[in-house]
Amino acid sequence: MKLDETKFTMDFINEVKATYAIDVKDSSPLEQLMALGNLIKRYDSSNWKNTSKNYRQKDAKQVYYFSIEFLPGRLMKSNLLNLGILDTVRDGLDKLGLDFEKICSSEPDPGLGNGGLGRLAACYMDSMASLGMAGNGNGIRYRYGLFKQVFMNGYQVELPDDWLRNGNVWEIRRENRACLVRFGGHVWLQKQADGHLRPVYDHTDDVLPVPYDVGIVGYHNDVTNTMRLWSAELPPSADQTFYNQAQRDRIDQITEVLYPDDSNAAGRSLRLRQEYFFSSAGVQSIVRHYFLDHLSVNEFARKVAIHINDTHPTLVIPELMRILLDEYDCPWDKAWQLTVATMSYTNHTIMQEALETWPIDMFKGMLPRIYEIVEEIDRRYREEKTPIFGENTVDKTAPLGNGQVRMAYLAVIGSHSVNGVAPLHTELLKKDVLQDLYRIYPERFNNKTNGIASRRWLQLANEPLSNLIDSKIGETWRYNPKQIQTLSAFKDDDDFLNKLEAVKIENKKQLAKYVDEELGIKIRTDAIYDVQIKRLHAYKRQLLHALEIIREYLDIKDHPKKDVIPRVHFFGAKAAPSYHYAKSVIKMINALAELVNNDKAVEDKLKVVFVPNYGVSLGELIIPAADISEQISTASKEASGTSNMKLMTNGALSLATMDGANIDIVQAAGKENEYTFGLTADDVYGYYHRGDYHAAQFYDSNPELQRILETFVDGTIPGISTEGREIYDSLLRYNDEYFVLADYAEYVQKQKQISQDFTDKKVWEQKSLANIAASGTFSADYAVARYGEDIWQVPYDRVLK
Ligand code: HBZ
Repeated sequence: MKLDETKFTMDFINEVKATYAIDVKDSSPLEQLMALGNLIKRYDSSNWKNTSKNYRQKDAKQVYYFSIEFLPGRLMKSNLLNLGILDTVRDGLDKLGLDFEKICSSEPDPGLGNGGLGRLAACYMDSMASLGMAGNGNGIRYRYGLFKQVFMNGYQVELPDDWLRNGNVWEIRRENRACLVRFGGHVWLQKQADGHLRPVYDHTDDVLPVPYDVGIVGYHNDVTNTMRLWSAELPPSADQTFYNQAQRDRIDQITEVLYPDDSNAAGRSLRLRQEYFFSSAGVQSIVRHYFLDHLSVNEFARKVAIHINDTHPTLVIPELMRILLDEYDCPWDKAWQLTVATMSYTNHTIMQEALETWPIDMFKGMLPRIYEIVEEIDRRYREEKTPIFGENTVDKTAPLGNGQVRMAYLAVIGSHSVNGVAPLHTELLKKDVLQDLYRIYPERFNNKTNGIASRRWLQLANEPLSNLIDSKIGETWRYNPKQIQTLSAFKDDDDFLNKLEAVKIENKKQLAKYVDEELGIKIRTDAIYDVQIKRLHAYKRQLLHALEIIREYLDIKDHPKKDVIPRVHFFGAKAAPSYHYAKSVIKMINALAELVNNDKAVEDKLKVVFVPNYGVSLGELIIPAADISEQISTASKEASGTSNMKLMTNGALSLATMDGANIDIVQAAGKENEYTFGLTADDVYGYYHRGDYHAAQFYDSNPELQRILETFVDGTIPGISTEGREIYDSLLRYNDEYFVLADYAEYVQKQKQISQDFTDKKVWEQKSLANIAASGTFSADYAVARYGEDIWQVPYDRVLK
């Protein structure tokens, strides 16, 4: 949009006055933020309105991306960038003597997700809007997001994330679009006057889902899509229903808080309520919207695509069936054909413990009609497939089995497409986790490698680098990120390489300032910034990184005179509150940091910074300053990873196992520009099949490793007698489930290589450039375009080059 700076400042002054009845000079950053947000929302309102109108006029096919998590990050800068008014607004506020950065950082960062899966959903929202694709988000408006992490005496403590305290300036409450979601009670089918069987409900617990819409602004294209988040409320008691406190609480609870686990299926009835709640509300609103412009269900699958982001929204399948059968009198076969043609499913993990199943008793009691439908899906599946694939295979893969509703199987059976999130991951789905279903439905399986929103992770997070890129290759890469590739023409341009280094140092200064002010740790800006930012999980192996830090520490102690290339090791990681082992690792790393950072003998050769409360906003600060991107999961365990892509596009070199999308990153940037090591997925599976992994062998043959492991239990790292023992035992007594010791030696070797290579500035910057230049293919724009073409069959406007 076009915006004149003078007009903007006038509008802003008036907005502050109208909202708070004060002058700008008397307003707080939070008030400035709210006023600015209101103003921007108003500027964007015509685009938002016209976008929905245009889709309707064109009768465009709509995609609905169902996700129990969205991690959008702060929206102010992103909206300004995408509207094309970032500089105007920044300059205007500057002239008013206001601190733009401070205003932006007063915005709460909505923590409506745990990690990769939720952030991916947000990146895809951004890309759908930017491609001009008719894409809608559908999720939950949690009253409390993911806990705020603080450290007390090195232990993780979880505090509530009261992100809505001051309201959310970007949302619009649309109470008139509410519908009704039913839980529990009794249901039976009764013949109606018109001869149709329809369900009759008795004694149900009804909940009113109220939608809150957030505009998702596309990049320079006048498109604003909608992310719809549902909040659970009491239904209006027009029928004089009286709700007692327990019923009120039960309703309030549904959208009260996000489950803080990103790798374990919660298995709790409240989680199932959340899942059905937003699935049902979303599907009801889709059907209602569809029937505004259509007279029969026949066109449904041609006009609607529903995407199931991991299994949490799988109940959209029986829910759509319910609506078609019970409310539109559709025969089963037709309803099923429409449902399968509408639905598609993404799997995000092969970890057994993350695969959702629900005890049938719980499921049936909470969702009696939905259960009947799942039973019928199960019955028909068995009937159709048993003659072809045999009872054994069908038993293993049916939606109902072992007293459980198996969500992943239901999702595969009820969708026309199933995708993994990186080539290796998709292969493992076919070969391992979903192998039988792959035999039954081979044509449904496909890969869609993850991508990231390069607007947020490069253009916004790293403005100095973006400007430098502009100065060399112009601005078209901002629309077509693959064009960053042309930057590699400057790999021998010394002046450019120096500038690249200068940008990195500038970003390091920003981060160092934060670390000093917030955490009281002084760090050098000429050190190697070695970064591992992701959820804390044993398979991601923060522990392996910690072993290297201990090695470096002991080496400095042993050789005080030795020349050392200074390093700062960064961690950002939340542990699920119930994940005991992960919390022990946090405590251990904090204790190690305490030891290293305060040891005079170490000086500033080595520092360890565990940044508390890692999330999208801290990612935006840390990633542009990174030299090394730690992607060191046990091969086969990390479905894709996305921080690997964010770090790459900001010029960090990967230190990586051949896992997830690391494989694709290495291929794109060139093996010589990354540091790869460790067991491959085949090696890991080999150990599983043979059952001959013996951690002790690696321990016995490596005295250095022995000494390092002793520090967990001999008091070298103070204050961790329990945690140290627990970690030590996990490696040696319980045989190192994630092959840390097997990968240790080669990992250390690569770390040493990194220290050496870092001293040759030119070569280092060339490697960094190779990563930046190759990163364009990991833009979510391309990923979403492939979903649009291959899975959803929805068109988009932007021509991608
Ligand atoms: O999804 C992550 C994968 O671990 C990561 O490799 C991948 O890049 C990313 C995006 O595809 N998976 C998750 O983040 N999973 C969850 O957050 C999760 C949340 C709740 C659950 C289970 C998994 O019940």
